[in-house]
Amino acid sequence: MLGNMRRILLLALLLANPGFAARPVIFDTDMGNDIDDALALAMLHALTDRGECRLIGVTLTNAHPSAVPYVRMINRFYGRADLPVGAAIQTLKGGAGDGYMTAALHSAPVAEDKAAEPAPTVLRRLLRSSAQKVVIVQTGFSTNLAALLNSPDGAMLAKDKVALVVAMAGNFAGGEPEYNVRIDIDSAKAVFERWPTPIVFSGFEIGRELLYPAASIEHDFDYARPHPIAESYRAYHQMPYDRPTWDLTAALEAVRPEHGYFTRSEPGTVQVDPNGGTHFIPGQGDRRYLELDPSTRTEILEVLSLLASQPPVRK
Ligand SMILES: [Ca+2]
Repeated sequence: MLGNMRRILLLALLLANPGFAARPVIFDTDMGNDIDDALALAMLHALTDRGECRLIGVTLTNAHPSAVPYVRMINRFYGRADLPVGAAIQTLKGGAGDGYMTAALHSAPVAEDKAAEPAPTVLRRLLRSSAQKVVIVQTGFSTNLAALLNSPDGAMLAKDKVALVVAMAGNFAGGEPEYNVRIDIDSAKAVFERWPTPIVFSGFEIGRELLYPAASIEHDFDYARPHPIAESYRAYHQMPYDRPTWDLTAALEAVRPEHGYFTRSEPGTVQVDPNGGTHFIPGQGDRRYLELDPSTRTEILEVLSLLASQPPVRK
């Protein structure tokens, strides 16, 4: 009920104020290591088309040479060829995979291949020039946000220009150190412990419980052949397979927090141990993690697949 009330209020605000600009979003991703980053990028384009947010740039933490051309190809497919893309600044061991990018580029190559600026440079410029506070969706390693934080005025810039970070990272249900943390532990520690704005975590345990259905790939993307997202999914693993929606859940929470798809934990701090384990300490602090009510699983999966497969609005 509360979610409905908030939706009505938001709609009233939009109607009363046509100049109301949708919240800017930066997508910081390790695109290429797993397929959920590609589906999450498709979702952010769809949500931008719907006027629910404004994707203003993509910054990478996967240094594979196909990562920048791949992201540009997807952005072009969704009608945003000029969207700024920042290149990864470091090749991280175990974090520079190419599960589908080169394969998908074969079906839709990028015409020009101009060099991309380093991701922290792009991040800094996007934040500086944004009139509104930005939401950062971080679905890879914390390398770029840590680089910003460790630069002379980085913490001040983040505090002034970032509303919230929603990070797919960590594991808040016990268990092994999560991949996005394990690949760059120092950066994760810096960001999770020192970043000056609230952070909401979608932990490993959330996306694992919500499997993206292979049937959606087989049917919902038929409006374009070849479809770069469907081709990527098919290249990543042998079809048919369902895949956890880790990064999609972070994108959804970042853009539609008022829908209450997930429950947010009480506030606290997050500590990162030397092995990459994440530990939540309730109390003082502005870190929260998402919790999933299993009864909402069907609804959330339907929303994720509808948004990820929404055809672009051609301009
Ligand atoms: Ca990812």
